[in-house]
Amino acid sequence: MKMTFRWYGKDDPVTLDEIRQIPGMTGVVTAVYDVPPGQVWPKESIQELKEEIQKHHLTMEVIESVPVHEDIKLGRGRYKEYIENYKENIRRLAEAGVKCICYNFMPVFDWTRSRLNQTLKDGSNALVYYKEDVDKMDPLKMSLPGWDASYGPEEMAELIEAYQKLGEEGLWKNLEYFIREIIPTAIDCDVYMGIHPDDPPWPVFGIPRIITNEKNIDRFLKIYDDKHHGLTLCSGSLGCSLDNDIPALIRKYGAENRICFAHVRNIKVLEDGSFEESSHLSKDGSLDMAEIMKAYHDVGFEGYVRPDHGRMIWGEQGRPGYGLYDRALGAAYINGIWETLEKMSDRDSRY
Ligand code: DNO
Repeated sequence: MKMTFRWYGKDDPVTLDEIRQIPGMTGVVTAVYDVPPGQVWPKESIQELKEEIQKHHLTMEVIESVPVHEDIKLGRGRYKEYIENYKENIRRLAEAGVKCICYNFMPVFDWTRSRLNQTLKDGSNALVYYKEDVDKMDPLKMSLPGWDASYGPEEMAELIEAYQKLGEEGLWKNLEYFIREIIPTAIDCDVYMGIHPDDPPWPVFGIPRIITNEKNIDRFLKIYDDKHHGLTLCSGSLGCSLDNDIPALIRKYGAENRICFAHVRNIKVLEDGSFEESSHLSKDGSLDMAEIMKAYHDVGFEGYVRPDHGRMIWGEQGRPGYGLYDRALGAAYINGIWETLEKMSDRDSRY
């Protein structure tokens, strides 16, 4: 595996110097942030980003995300033009040495939480999803950091209605069209496209979400039978639904060579199905992180990994879920498990 860390560019309070000092860090996962969804990223911006990262002896081989314009997901308006722009972005990123692109197909809202700074028992602050809060939330009157903030309330209301009308099957149809269009470009450029599962893996605000479980992931992967059409397997997103057996999914899709990027984090699922983002440590949450890393190890995973959301600890203030300290602890923990697995398998192979 290749350990990486998400970096939000020059405005990120976490610096490349700091990231560089995390043991085992090989590269950052980033994006050009000042171009609206649907548009082509200027070559100069890509180049500048890459040079800045390389100056710090880190690589820029993973982009998260190249956002998919809502017109593409809705199959309306300027979707054909936006798909052409998407292909051009794949080409431009490949030219700059990018090997893997993470994206998602969640209608309007990316990850959804009800509180961004819930104090946990140990005094740290975390992102949480409490079902009873979400039931009372009005997406027209709020915005979360992962969401596209460029829509006003009227546009948002129109979008939500359009997705409600489109329904699950309509969304599948548009996803299939998009995949059939872009994957040939990804193959030509030798870039791995890894879709991020829906977070959480169930419909929110009455609009469909489809990358949620094994059955749907099987359907998704069948759209195009090629290893460049794959997954960003996010343990914390799929893991919110305890029906998703994360190590089993890793073994299955890893053996088929369909995981290009691993997001590794833990969550604590509560009795009513709500969840809190815990530290990465297995016993703090509901997922068995050693088993998750063992599954990656057993399938000989050589792709990119990043610790995912962290809590805010030690008084850190920063971008929700993306501070330095807890994610760095997550990386160290993942590296520790991996080193043990390497040594044990090495020892076993000698006897
Ligand atoms: C949350 C992230 C997601 C992810 C996108 C990928 O923190 O994992 O926002 O970047 O869904 O397109």
